[in-house]
Amino acid sequence: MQMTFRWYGEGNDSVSLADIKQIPGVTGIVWALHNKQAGEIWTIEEIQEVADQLAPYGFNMDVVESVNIHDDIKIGLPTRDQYIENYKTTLRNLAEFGVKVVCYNFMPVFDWTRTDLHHPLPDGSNALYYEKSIIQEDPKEMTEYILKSCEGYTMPGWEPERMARLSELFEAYRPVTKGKLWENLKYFLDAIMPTCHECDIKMAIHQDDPPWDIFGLPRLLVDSPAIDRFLSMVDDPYNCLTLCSGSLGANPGNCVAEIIRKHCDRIAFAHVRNLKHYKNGDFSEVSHRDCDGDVGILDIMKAYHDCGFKGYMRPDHGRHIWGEQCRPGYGLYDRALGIMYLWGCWDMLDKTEGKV
Ligand SMILES: [Mn+2]
Repeated sequence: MQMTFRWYGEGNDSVSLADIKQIPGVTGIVWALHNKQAGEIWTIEEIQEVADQLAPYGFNMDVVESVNIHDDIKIGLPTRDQYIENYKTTLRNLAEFGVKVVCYNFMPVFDWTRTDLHHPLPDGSNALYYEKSIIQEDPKEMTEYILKSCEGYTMPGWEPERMARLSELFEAYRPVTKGKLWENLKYFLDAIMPTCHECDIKMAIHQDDPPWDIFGLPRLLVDSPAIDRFLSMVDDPYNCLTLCSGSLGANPGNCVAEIIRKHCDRIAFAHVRNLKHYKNGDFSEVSHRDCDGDVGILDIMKAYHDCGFKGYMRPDHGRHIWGEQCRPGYGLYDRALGIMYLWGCWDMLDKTEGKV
């Protein structure tokens, strides 16, 4: 397992590379060109800038999160072919820098969704929260709330330019049924798989967050049968998963450890985070410690370890603790604590098996 840390780039993150360097065992930075719109080509010069920033710290740039998919590809418009060509060019440019995994998602209109970015926890910290009843109402209200609660940062998937076109986007997705969305995903993957082989880059889809339809929009990657369908639909070792314990874990019916044991060879990137369910369907993000939440962090780490997981891992979101001012979910302190917990599990399993 290779531990990584997501970083939003110079001038776009409260956390510095020097800070990250002091977290034990982090070898790679999960990065992206956050100023690029979906569909644009990432140029060699732009990627080189990031490579130059990481080099002094000895971090690898093997994992990109994310190269976003243009809406025309998800909707299945004739213009999708040009955007797919652009995507292939970006993959070839990334391969020049040794990138191994590209994380992406295939969610219509909204990326991840929460209703409260600073929900108070009993210990005095706060964290991202999802209140189910709010999501049944007007998407505009939720969007306005998220945009004004981002601490001045642009959150991936919530670019204000895109959100300004919300009604237009809902209209464009209207004909896209769940079946059509599956077809469009397959069309995209079939088109880029040869380039992935040529570049030795695995495409790693992130599950939908939360894992159910919202505001009448279809969502695909929601549970174990959907993951089975996805992997067999394009049965290629370069068609992989970013397995997100928090996204899947929002549905108490999903057993993340079971999915790991079934598909470990197709998991290129692991997001590990914990959350707590409430009976009414609400959920709150919590610390990585197993007993603080319900996703089964110990079972998850044991499953990865038993399967000899060699891929990349990162703590997903963290709580906001010790008064840290940061991107919601992406502070330094709680994610660093999370890493130490994950290493604690991993090292003890190594020890138990006589590996160290
Ligand atoms: Mn995730």
